[in-house]
Amino acid sequence: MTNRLTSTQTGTHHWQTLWLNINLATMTEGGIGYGEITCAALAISDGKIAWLGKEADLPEYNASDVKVIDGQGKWLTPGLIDCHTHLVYGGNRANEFEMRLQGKSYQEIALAGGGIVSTVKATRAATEGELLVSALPRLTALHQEGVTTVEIKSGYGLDLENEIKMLNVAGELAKQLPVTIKRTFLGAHALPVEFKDDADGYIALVCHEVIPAIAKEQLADSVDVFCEHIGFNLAQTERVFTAAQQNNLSIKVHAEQLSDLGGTELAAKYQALSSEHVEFLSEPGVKAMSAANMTAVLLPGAFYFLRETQLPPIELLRKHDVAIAIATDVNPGSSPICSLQLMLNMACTLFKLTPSEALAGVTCNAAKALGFSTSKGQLSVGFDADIAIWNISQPAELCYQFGVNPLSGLIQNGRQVI
Ligand code: DI6
Ligand code: FE
Repeated sequence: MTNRLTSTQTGTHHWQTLWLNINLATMTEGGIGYGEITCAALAISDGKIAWLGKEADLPEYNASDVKVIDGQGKWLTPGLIDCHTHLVYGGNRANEFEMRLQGKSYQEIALAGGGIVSTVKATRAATEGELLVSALPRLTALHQEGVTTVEIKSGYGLDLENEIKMLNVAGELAKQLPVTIKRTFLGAHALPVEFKDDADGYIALVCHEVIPAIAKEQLADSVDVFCEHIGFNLAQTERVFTAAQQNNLSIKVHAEQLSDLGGTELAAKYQALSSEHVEFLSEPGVKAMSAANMTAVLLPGAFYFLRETQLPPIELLRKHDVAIAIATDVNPGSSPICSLQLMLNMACTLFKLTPSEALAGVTCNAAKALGFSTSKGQLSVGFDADIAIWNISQPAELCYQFGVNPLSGLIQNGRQVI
């Protein structure tokens, strides 16, 4: 059937797939709206979005060249992006969950040798194969909910060998599932036992040995620091940022999660991509983020699981035009929750984001937090064809209902993978 022939003037459209009878939430407006196009069509070529718009405006194409799919009125969004996870780790911390319910706080458990350090023990004891086997179901859960890109942080190895082991596992995961993995080195996550009382010595190891080795082997794209009174102070954080810069790695920071230390402002001076958590961020920090074009990554799962009460400064972020991303923070201590769909709901219910802001948080703004703002997170011509197909009648349903997975299909780099 050749209802429209390719015109010789416009040249042949080498489209591989053409979706008709669909609705699009393009997410090209940064969360102000969904960038909706109803009664739409979308064409894919060489793993990229080649055309999109109203079906009525479809240019001429050779119907014998292309696989045409009737979208049956479904909604297409960019493939979801989980831009902050720690999903590779050994063991779990269900015992600490029980302790917290008996009255101990997350900080008390951390200071008593539990917390991150106990996961370090389990992670060091695990082989790459064991870590892979335990991480796969977590990544699978995200993928089944429409996630096509995931950031994975290291930070439970805390020495050269074990940090590299974690980053290797993160790299291997990308071969096991059709998900783009972006790796972040979080060596400055906690103090390993062998450096007890010598945080500066550990930071020296991170800066002079581990970061150069990871950069050389291209095992990570970014470096992150847990800048907190139970993590690393400002001076130590700055040393890590300097080493990252010297090794051409981009910078991210866990800051202002439990107190206002000023890590975000420091990160802004180093042109960081993002500051993450930021519950305790004050207006000067928000302004610094805005001036440095940083993204605020909000983690409602950790806020919920630790029963925090300090809300992130959403109004200030809006006022100063800081892009807001939303992520799961999947980790065994503060957010053992592998559902970005639940985060969409929590971003609205706990943080009072609008549904379009929340959806922007897991698409265009999450892409920005990973340095992918010109290739992922939007349905736009030339962008990667990472696309989620949903059985919904309006985009707000993605935030509104939880527990019935509305995913109908998933495309990664132009290939249908679900
Ligand atoms: N902040 C967090 O929420 C996670 N890491 C961090 O720096 C918690 C990690 C853990 O408790 O294992
Ligand atoms: Fe985290």
